[in-house]
Amino acid sequence: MRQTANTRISEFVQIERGERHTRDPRVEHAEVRGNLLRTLPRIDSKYFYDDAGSRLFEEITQLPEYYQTRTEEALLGSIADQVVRLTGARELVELGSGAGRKIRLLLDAMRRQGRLENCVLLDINETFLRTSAEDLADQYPEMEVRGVVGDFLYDLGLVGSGDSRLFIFLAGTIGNLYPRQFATFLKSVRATLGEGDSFLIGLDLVKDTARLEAAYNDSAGVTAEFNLNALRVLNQRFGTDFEVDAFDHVAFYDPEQEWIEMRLRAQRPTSVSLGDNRELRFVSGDEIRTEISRKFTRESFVDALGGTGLELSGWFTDPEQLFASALVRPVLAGGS
Ligand code: AVJ
Repeated sequence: MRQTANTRISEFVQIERGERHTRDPRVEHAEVRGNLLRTLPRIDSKYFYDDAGSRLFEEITQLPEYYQTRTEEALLGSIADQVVRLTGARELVELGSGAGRKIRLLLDAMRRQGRLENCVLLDINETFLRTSAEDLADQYPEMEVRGVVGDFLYDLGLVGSGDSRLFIFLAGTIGNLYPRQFATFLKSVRATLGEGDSFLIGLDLVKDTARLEAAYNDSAGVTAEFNLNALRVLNQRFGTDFEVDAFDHVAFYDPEQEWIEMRLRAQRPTSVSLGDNRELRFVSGDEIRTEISRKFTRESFVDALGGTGLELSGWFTDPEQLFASALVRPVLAGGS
């Protein structure tokens, strides 16, 4: 059985590699160092996701306090047919992630409407990408699967052109981008979209602060482990020597910015050598910002779309208005 599956898969699953994500490690190291030397030291949230971190995130999605994943999944289940009908999609392009049940809800709807032809997955983790692409090719034999190893901030060009494609970016991951990165990202999506393509984006919504903060301060301590994992990843990848047990997990909602911030707070004096003869010293209470997770309203999202060449064409939420799926499309010349 396995043999048959592999043989077939090798015909249909094509994996390509981006270039930017494999940037010169020295350049990346310099970027990491520069971010740690800011007034408020910062670690990019992409460094959570080595294999251990990806597993911890999977665990987070199961936590009672973390409503996002199950809410988005239920929402997609109820809107998938409508979204596929509205967009006329024959090809699904998933940016980031890509193994979960959520993509299948959309593929199932495409299959039901007899229009499932192609699927492209873009992910930074090649191992993860391969497994996802092979599983999908196995379960949807009528569709061609292409995997692109790359960073959605740099490598969208590798997705190529097309028509009647539905791009999806789920889980609220777009909320991890700072406003400037957000605009740059959406402009590059716009440049990749054909006039008949659409883009479905998962957004966590502004809500009661206690509920938001609980989702990032779970009682089982999984989010704390996930947060601390960023230090382990830097130690492994860049040879830093963070004392992981010198830091505490902190997460709070900033109502002004409308985002959750995760930080690591030194609980005692500690220091880290950053290479290049640079040492960063922390006194008790010093913090490193490891993630922002923006929370949207329909209004703030429409605002954020301004100037990107994309416009809102559909807005779907669950009954409790915890999470939204926003459908956007290119603004066509001559207005719409
Ligand atoms: C995967 C980016 C959507 O921002 O909620 C979970 C990551 N961070 N718990 C989020 C995360 C802390 C998550 N995203």
